[in-house]
Order: sequence, then structure tokens, then C-alpha cells
Amino acid sequence: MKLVLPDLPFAYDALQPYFSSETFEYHHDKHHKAYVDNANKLLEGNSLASKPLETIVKESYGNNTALFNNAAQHYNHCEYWRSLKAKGGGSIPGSLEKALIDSFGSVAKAKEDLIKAGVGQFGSGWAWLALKGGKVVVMATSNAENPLVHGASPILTVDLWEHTYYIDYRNRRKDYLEAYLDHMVNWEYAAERCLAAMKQAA
Ligand code: MN3
Repeated sequence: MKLVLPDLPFAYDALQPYFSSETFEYHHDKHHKAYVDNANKLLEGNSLASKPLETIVKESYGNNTALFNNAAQHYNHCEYWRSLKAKGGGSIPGSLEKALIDSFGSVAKAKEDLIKAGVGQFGSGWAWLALKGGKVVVMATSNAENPLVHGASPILTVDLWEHTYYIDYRNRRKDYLEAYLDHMVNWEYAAERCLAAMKQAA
């Protein structure tokens, strides 16, 4: 079973002015595609090839660095596209709002912690909301790593690699993180992921 590059769940220009079409032409059509192509090459003749993507990511971690890097980047980008939507930000579904207040004290604190983690991650990586031990936590991971390999379930992700924001924000990662939370984040998707993760953990 080959890994497949999914279409973006929105039009290339749907997130303007916060992300340009050019960003998605590079980020999805070139960067994400390369991870999929590389992972498929590395999976040839590997017994993991028939397994679900989450299994490939978890099993290759620490055992097969090249496969892990490419398969995890495929997983991470699939999550990232679904974490975005046109006219995003705005109100948070009640179930997720409650989980954020239970875990962080307030929604504002959860957002603040996510931005802090994103700004503080040195070099390439990802910032996440994830479910761990029944609580929503903020995580920052380096390069291709993700919550799956740290005993947590991803809820929402922010790509911190420069290829994500350099065209539209140059080096201003904090501005990108703020635009992500104010105008692009898909809280409905995060709420779905949070409920599913809670059910799985129960
Ligand atoms: Mn990326």
C-alpha cells in the first residue's frame, strides 16, 4: 500500500492574505510530495509497507531514521493541512473550549503557551496541542518528531519549518503563529481530534 499525497482540503488561494498560493505550491506540491515519494522508496521491500501510517511512524522511530523522517513528515503535513481552514480562528467548539480551560486554566493561556513553544523551538520542528494523560498539553518537537512517539495523541499542529512561512512572513515566526491562531486554525478539526483521543484513552 503506497503512501498517497492528499489534496489540500482547501483551494491554494483560500488562506490569502495570511498564506499565499505560492506558499502552498511549494509547501504541498514540492515539500510534502518529496516526503511521500521518499517514504515510498524507503518502504520498498520493508515489512512496514503494509502497515497504517501511524504504525510506520512509531515503529521506524529510533530504528530507521530516514524512513521515520519522511513518513513522520508525511503524517505531520497531513495533520497540518487539516489544522488549517479559510476564515479560521474565531470561536472554539464547546467540548474543546472546556478541555482547554480544564488543562490550562483559560483558552488565552493555551494560545499563549502554544505561541511561546513555537517561538522557542530552535530550528525546524513542530508545535502541537496533544492529549497526554487525559490533559491537553502543548508540545514542541524537533525536525520530524511528533506526539505519537512521545506517548501522546496529536490534536492540532503548527509547522515551524521555515519553508512554511518564509515566503509570506520571512523570518517573523511569531507573526505567522499569531496569524495561524487568529485567522487560519481549524478549531472544529481540533475538537474532533480531541474527542477521538479522549475516547481512545478512556
Ligand atoms: Mn512543512
